[in-house]
Amino acid sequence: MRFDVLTLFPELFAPHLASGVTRRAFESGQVDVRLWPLRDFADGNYRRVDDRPFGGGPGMVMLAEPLQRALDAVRADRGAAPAVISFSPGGRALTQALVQQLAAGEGGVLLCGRYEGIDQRFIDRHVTLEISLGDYVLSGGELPALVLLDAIARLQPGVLQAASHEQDSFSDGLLEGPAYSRPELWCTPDGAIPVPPVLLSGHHGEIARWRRQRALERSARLRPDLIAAARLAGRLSAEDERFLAALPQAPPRSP
Ligand code: 9D3
Repeated sequence: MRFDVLTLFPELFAPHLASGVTRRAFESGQVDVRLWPLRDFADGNYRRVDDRPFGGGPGMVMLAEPLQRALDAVRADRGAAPAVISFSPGGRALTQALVQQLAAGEGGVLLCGRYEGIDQRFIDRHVTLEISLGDYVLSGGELPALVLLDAIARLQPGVLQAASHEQDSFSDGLLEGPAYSRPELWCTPDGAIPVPPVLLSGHHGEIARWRRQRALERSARLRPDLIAAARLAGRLSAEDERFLAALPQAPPRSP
């Protein structure tokens, strides 16, 4: 799949595309990311990409014309009319379900806004999906675009250990239980802390049951909405329900 990124800050992308487990997906071209520096599509001596909003108000607005020239260049290069996804605080919240849907597609154009936003006429004419990362204020769409690319890249075949994303929180629909590694007994100044013995028992059935219970417990305490959704979707067994019914009333959330 291919993503063409329209951005005023192409230099923000390189380090993220060249490291971590997702590097494989980017370097192999499984997720082919091409950067289109918007300044290159501006005209005049000043290479303007933004201007003041008509009607007044704070901040600046990204101009439609440089964006149109950049999109024309992408289309000429791709030889098709791709989906155009923009990132904005008012967009649809990014979820694992949306990531999975986009990971199954052929990619598209990622438009990274800056300033107060993008001329609405360009959005109305071309943008097919607006995505938000959540209810907090960022300074532009570049980090959101990188978040989306990271989430898509790790779903590509061969990027993660076999089937490890089939167990992901949010695709399974519950939070995961805790993880432990060496040493079996961690000696601290406050005492020695063991790993839960069941994990060292070698009983795979018991380990799976214990993990399921920790996932249910943690989800019930921290994200009761996930339990409700799993129940509604028929993803809780009779044994899960018995375990949940026997849980004590939620202690306060910590940490
Ligand atoms: C003055 C009103 N602001 C809206 C909350 C204006 C404004 C703030 C921040 C307009 C654009 C931005 C830049 N943010 C993004 O481009 C952005 C974003 C975000 O700020 N939060 C969560 N997700 C996203 S996706 C793109």
